[in-house]
Amino acid sequence: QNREQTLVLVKPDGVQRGLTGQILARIEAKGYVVEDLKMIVPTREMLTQHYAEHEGKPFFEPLVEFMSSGPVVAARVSGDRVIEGFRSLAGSTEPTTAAPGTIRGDLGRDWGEKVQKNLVHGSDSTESAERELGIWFG
Ligand code: DAT
Ligand code: MG
Repeated sequence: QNREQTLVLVKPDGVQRGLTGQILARIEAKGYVVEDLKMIVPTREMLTQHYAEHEGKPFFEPLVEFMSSGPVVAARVSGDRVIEGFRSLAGSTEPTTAAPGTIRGDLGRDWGEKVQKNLVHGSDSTESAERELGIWFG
C-alpha cells in the first residue's frame, strides 16, 4: 500500500475567481480525502521556506508577491499515491498548455503577466510533502 499525504494549495487566483469549491470537488471526486483545510494569507517568511528551491530564480520575487497578495486555501489531502495523483490532476505548470481535463488545463490560462497564475500547488515528492505540510499545518 502507498497511503500518502500531500499539500494542496488553492492559490490567490483560484480563491479570487471562486474556484475553490470546484478544485476541492475534483480532488474528492477522484477519491482523495481532505483531512484538514484552512484559509490564510501566507507571510513572505512562509513562502520563502515553501519555495526555497526557487530562491534566486528570476520569477521568485513575483511569485512570492503574488502568493502573498490574498488568501490561499491550504489542504492536507490523503490517499494511495496522492502525491503523484494530484500532480496529474493539476496538470503541467503552464496553464495555457496544460492538458484539458486537468485543473490548470480546464480552468487556467495566461493573463499576460510574468507570474504564472496556475491556480494550484501540489507537493512533488514525499520529502517535499512532509516539509511543506510542516510549513502550512505545523
Ligand atoms: P509546479 O507548481 O508545477 O510544481 P514549479 O515548482 O517548477 O512548478 O514552480 C513553482 C511555481 O513557480 C509555479 O507553479 C509557477 C511559478 N513558475 C515556475 N516556473 C516559472 C517561470 N518560468 N516563469 C514564471 N513563473 C514560474
Ligand atoms: Mg513545484
